[in-house]
Amino acid sequence: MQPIYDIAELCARKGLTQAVLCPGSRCAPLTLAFARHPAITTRTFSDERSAGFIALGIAQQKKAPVILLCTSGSAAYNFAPAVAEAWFSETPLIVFTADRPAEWIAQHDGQTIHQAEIFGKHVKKSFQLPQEYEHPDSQWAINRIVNEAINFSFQEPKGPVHINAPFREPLYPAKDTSIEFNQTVRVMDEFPSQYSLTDEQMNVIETEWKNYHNVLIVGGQHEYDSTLLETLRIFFVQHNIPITGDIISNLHPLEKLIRHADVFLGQASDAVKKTLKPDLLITVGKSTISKNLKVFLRKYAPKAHWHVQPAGLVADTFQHVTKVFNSNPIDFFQYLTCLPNSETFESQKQNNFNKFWEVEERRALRTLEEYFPQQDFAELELVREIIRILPEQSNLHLANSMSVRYANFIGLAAAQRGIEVFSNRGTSGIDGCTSTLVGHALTSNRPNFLITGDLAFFYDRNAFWHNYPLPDLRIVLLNNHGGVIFNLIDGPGALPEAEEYFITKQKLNARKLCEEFGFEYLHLDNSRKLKNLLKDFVDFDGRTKILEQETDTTINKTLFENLKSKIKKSYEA
Ligand SMILES: Cc1ncc(C[n+]2csc(CCOP(=O)(O)OP(=O)(O)O)c2C)c(N)n1
Repeated sequence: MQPIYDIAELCARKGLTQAVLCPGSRCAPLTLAFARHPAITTRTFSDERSAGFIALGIAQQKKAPVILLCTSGSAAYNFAPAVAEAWFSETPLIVFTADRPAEWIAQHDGQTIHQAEIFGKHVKKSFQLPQEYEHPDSQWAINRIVNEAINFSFQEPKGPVHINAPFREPLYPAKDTSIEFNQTVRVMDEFPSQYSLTDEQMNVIETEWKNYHNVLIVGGQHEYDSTLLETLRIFFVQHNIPITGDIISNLHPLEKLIRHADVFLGQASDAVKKTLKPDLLITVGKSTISKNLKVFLRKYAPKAHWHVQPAGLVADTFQHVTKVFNSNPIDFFQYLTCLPNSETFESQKQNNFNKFWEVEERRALRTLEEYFPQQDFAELELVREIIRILPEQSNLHLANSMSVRYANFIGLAAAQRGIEVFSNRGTSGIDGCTSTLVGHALTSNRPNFLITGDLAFFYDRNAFWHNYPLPDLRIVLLNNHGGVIFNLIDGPGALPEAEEYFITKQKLNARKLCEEFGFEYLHLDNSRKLKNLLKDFVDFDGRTKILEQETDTTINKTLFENLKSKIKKSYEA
């Protein structure tokens, strides 16, 4: 097994420090190698679906590939939801699935399924390790494949890679055998491109840039990046170009960010929308939550749409991409900042365009301020209160689906610059939101807050089924006993099947779960209790805490719709 044990040494030398291991026999050689390696921190989780998302959270937190390992059989399939999320969110994972030797597949030998390429298109590449290790070529191949897989996972666009590893018995060493790691293991270092702007790209930008006067920047989902924020701040001072982005864009520290586009674009009249239509749209990042922003940009087509991303296929979300700049966004905006800003009629037009966006942003903010507090305390209002009390340096996790939408409606203020936002928007699944949070909480030195609905929460309760303490973890559970989203979107709400097949009423609350796991349970049934509960909630005394608000879907629907009518009325006044 020496070539297999040396995989752990190689991973450590490639800078991988975190491994998530799921129990089983077939994976024992790799489990032991990782568990006994001094430079690798290992944690174990029995539910592979949850383990996959925990690994995803750790990879996001550490900004480095995470090792994920399971035994053979259906265990491997249970990684699939997290692998798909990692693929679409471009998160690097090194997924090892232990397997039986090829001749034993489909021979009624237990725990055996077809594992080669099991994750299909949701991994950057699937590798197969040799099943015999004696020949030097096999040993060379094992080392080469693992080197290649790690390098590949970290190339842009980053993502998961799969290594299927067949093992022949015996799988366990004798009791007192120690594992030695080969100190001369070969490491293939790769130096990835920085994706700087090329001369050709600069020429194109310089020539075409002056043709557009109403320019708009839209940030899709993006990790928090202080250098990008500072670059965009200076860019805005130079050019007065409106920048908008959902809460998951992590652009909230920008003073001038248009952070409520979702609020006003849903209700603004066509006349107003025409004034907001860009000539040139520049986008960075991945997905956008706001359906209103998507619909607006699809309908009010810009003359040109430039998308900036280092590498990979481009998603044409707004249906108008005309140019793709394979560059890192920082280089791109630094270059744009250097281009002259002529003191002419054209630049006046750009200033006016920016003002139109600013007016709408102020209107949205004013309407939100005036709307709260409401007599009936609904979910949206609790989300607003939670966002207000988030500690300066903390992570905010938003589950699918209304939680992330509510939070986007409220938005983070520029002063909340120490807050980083995370959400599984790669596949927008409700299946791993809590587990991803747990991955972050296990590896970050700051409080982690999750806002979640009840279906997402109870779906992923195995996120807590392990032996690791989570002292600074806080969950706000918006329990409307079903999927309120289906009551709020157009379509299912009015159908006779709505309650049974879409909203899917469920009776659970989190009290018993808190008892089981030893968490502190805070129950919010009326707004008068709120102040005291919140004080307790943000008291970091070493316990995991869940604050549950039980409400009725109708109240949430009514109050959300009242707010939308109020915004609409503000355009009629
Ligand atoms: C794995 C998975 N299954 C199904 C869905 C479809 N879906 C989207 S939102 C939702 C309901 C979520 O309910 P809840 O977590 O209570 O949040 P709420 O809608 O109440 O905000 C469902 C089932 C999904 N996104 N992911």
